Amino acid sequence: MMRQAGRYLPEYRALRAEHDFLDMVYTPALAAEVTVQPVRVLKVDAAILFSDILVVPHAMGMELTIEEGVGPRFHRPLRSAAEIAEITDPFSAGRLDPVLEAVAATGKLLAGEVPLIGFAGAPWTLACYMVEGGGSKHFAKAKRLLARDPDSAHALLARLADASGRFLEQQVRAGADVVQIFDSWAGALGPSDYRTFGLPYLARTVARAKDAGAPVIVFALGAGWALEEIAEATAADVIGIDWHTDAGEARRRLAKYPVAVQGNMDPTWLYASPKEIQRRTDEMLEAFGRDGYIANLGHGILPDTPVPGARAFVNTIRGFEP
Ligand code: 1CP
Repeated sequence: MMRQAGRYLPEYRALRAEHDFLDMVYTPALAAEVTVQPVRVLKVDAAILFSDILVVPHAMGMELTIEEGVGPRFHRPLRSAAEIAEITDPFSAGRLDPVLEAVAATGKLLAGEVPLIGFAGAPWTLACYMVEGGGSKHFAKAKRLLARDPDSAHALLARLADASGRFLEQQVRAGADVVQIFDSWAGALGPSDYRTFGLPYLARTVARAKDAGAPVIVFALGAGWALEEIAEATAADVIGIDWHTDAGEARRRLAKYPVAVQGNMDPTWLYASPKEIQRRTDEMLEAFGRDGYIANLGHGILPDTPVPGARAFVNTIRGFEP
């Protein structure tokens, strides 16, 4: 499940009560422990590294805090061409090394029991946070950059594509079996803008990640209209389907591409009774069919999801017989 490590699990909250979020991310033993928690508690088929998409801009020299209830904050967001030019090479000072060590430490803990998924943010989504300084409703500042200074936007996106792609490559070399790219704010752009500022840089990230030889999953929230274009531009191995998109329709539209699909239950339905969760999950499984399919949510699991709800989802998938 997307965002399965952390937040809703009491085991995570107990650790989080004692540590700052970023300290946990940058302490390999702690990150590895949180990564394997959902594997132990829910018996899911894969672990996803406990980290965050924002470690890349953090390593580029942007001061970052992540506080409970506040969310991520860049204290000096990028607002001018000069500020964009100032961001540094994220690999030069070894600031991402602890995350790669966490990948290796998790690999040891898992000992081949289930595969480990590494991840990074797509360039457009990272740029949104770097320019806005945090989450946003309308992304007015990030979109203003596209409107007023497209050259600087392209320069930033190109640097992010190389950074994320290279970071994914390094995660695979450190032991990740699969990598996923999150384009969480793809839906903030209309089709023509996504084709200009989103897709080409997503494709560049995937191409770089693929150099390491592991399968690549692309998840672009709110870009259900672009499934064929994402398949064509990125040649991703798996495309994540968000919960806004109809499962059968996604299958039909992607049938001619050599790509598996992942998704797509609306995570809020994990608040329902176990019986209703089972009904909805069965419906999802029927709609996608078995081949080339990874059962998952259609976006991240919410922080106050009841553990029995998550368990009902996983157990229904385990018991499914088409
Ligand atoms: O899947 C997992 O459990 C692994 C860990 C993981 C992942 C894959 C975390 C831990 N973050 C992410 C990815 C991530 N981070 C995304 C892409 C996925 C998605 O769209 O859901 C995004 C957009 C972020 C940015 C971010 N970091 C947010 C969202 C803010 C917003 O604008 O809505 C938040 C709240 C964080 C902090 C964070 N990251 C992860 C956790 C467990 C937390 C909560 C921090 C805490 O415990 O206080």
